[in-house]
Amino acid sequence: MKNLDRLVENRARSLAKRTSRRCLLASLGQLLTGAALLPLLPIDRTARAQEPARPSADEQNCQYWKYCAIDGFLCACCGGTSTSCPPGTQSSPITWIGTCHNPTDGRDYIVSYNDCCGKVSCGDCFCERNEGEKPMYRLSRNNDVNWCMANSESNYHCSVSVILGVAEK
Ligand code: ABN
Repeated sequence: MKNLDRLVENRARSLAKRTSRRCLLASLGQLLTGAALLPLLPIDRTARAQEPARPSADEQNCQYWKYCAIDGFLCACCGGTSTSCPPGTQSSPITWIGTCHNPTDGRDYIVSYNDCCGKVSCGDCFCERNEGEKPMYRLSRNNDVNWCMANSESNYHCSVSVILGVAEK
């Protein structure tokens, strides 16, 4: 142990002889600046951006509670998720709105069913629940409508369901 103490002491003394305090502080400053700038270096992060969406099994199940008033292909089966359109499609600004009961917390939620537009129909996971739907003669209460009609690309691809808030009693 004594030998180790002596070795460390000798090394420290010889370092102190060779370097001034100013030099030591400058090196320390350089080291800290380098460490701080490291995250700013141009690292290729595109791999993350191109990762495909990973929807949960619930989102791909037509019986999922928030799909209670949907009529269309589930975007979670078409390259998107239950809340995001698949790449290459755009969300419709006009939508069909439903009120669904969440059995987990016992509350009712307002859900917006936006169509994703710009590609031919997805064709997977067709889901038709229609809770609260009225016949077509009341267009505003019917969900069998292509909401892509207001988009520049009016092809219907799939539907997402976005929770807007808790429904007040
Ligand atoms: N809102 C879904 C949909 C799209 C096209 C035709 C019928 C229903």
